[in-house]
Amino acid sequence: MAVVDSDAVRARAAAASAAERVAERTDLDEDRRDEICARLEGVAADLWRALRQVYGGTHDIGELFDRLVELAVAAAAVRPARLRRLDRRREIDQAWFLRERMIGYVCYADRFAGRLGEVADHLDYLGELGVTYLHLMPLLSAREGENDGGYAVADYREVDPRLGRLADLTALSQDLHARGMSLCVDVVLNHTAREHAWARAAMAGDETYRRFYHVFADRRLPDAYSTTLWEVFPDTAPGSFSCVEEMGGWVWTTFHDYQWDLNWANPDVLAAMSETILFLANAGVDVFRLDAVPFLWKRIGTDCQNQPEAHALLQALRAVLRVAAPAVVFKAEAIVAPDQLVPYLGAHQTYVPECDLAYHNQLMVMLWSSLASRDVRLMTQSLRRMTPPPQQTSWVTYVRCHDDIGWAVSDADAHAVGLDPRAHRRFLVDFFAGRHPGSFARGALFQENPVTGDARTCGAAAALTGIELAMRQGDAAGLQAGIRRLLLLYSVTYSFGGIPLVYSGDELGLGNDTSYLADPGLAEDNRWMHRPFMDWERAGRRHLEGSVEGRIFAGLVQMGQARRDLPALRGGGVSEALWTDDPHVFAYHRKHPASGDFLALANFSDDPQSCHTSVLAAAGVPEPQTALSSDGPVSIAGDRVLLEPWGFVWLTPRPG
Ligand code: OTU
Repeated sequence: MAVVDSDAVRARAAAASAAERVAERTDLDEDRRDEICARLEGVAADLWRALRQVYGGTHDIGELFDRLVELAVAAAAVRPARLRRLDRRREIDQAWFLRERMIGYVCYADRFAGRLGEVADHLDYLGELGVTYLHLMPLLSAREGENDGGYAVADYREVDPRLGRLADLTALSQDLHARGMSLCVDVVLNHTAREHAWARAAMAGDETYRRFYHVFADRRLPDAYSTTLWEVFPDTAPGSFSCVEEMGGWVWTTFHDYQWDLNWANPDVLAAMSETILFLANAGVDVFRLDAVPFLWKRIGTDCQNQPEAHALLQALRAVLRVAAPAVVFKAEAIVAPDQLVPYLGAHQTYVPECDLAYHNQLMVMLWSSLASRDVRLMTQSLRRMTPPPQQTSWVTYVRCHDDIGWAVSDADAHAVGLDPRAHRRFLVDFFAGRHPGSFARGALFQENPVTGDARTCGAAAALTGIELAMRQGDAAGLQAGIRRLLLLYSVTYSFGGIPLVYSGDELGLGNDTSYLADPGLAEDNRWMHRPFMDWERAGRRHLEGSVEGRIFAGLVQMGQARRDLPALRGGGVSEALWTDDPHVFAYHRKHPASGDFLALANFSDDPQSCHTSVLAAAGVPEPQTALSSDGPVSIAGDRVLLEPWGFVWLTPRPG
């Protein structure tokens, strides 16, 4: 007896009739029509299922399916030839973004280069660092004045005039592609600026656009929702709703009052955002960093994050994009608990294509936690509990980014290793603000919540690792320690599996930047202290032997070179944290089906440490050879593997 999956049957029928319409298009030659139809067939079931999940009870799915496919086919029809060649390559080599050659760099176009058009002048610099993936922070047209670092977009189809024009983006993507580099750009799905044309139309009374947002005539529903909502910026932007006179009521604003949450229950929003993404893909973007995706769907009685519909919406967007621009992938920005994170990579009951990459927030938090406590047990515990990403997907791993560090330490993990979670979080906040006795860090508090006592942390990596303090004090030993700490953290992100991201300035040890305090549009938000202007003078010292810049830069270059020769580090394998008998030594094993074993050991303490050699056999490298290390070939004495303070080794099996 056959089991009939009605979704699959309907999807097939819808794809077949869409294919008939494609076949009639005279603006496409036979090969193009054929490839579009093949892709359509590939994604139809995923698209249908996702749409039914979100809009099944409220809208005509067949109609919506046709509408979205129509948008995708229209975009495919005008996709430039050079990008179609990339589509072809990446459809052949679907694992392109998982390769060991992938190394990312994250910067603000203006702070890095001046204007967007000038970024290309620095591609040799990035090439030297081994970069193959450039994430330019928000660059679309943002509102004037305060705009949350560009995350309040007024026009998704134009580059911010302060940075340049759309043509600059296209030209840059061409330059990058010519060097085998790809371009990552932010798309903010959760909200628009209140200055966006949709919001303006809504304020002018246009009903169609009013339905793009969540508008409430009185406080009844906002109050009801608020009982279970979590405030993102309790200090500077309390509450999640803003009273907007022009709208005659309250508008949902999760972040700032000038960032209006879109109402994704309205399929017009999905269609409009699909068009946006298709448009930017055709301008040459390779990777979309999808901002704040956990917040897309609201459900009363919940924290309105990570709802099943948010996932289904991402699945729908991906399916649409794949029809027109299969070269392009999605990166989820979901700073959520580990259990909630892996589903953004499509890990549901079965694998469902969703995002291709996601930020490994847990690893980032644990690196800093281990550095402060000189103890890796919490990190080992929490990483061991995580489900690995699906084979088709991977992490982006990072030490610092433009945001604050939120101390996502789960209570269960803390208890499992004998820590009081609250006390440990408070310790981390104090330690990195330099308030803890003996702390080498010089960061700051972010958004201290007077109600819960929670706070997050700001500060450049060089300030949090002690480099800044040591430089200021002319402390050579402290400086050496700080540099080793920074390289230790980066050694993990470069080898944990996934695309490592270098956050601009870290490669030179640039410290906190206080210049934002003089700009009234920025002064309120101390995340700007770790969004530095590139210091090209200091960059010029990167070849100067013994200089801070030279030591860090060279360290990262070496990691990049070693990484490129280690197929075990490409996406597709599994990373597993291993217990060692030394609470200061972090061990992780990469097992790759195609390329064998890899073991890294990293000492998070200020003293030499050793761990039992049994970890070598457990990781499939009983006879190790050193692929890279901070201090020469791996040193083994009897049954102990020895590590210098903040030392690391990368090991592979000896060929034989
Ligand atoms: C993101 O961060 C951006 O990275 C921030 O720079 C923006 O301010 C914000 O969105 C609004 O656009 O809460 O503390 O789970 O944690 O989206 C930063 C995701 C944030 C959220 C994340 C958000």
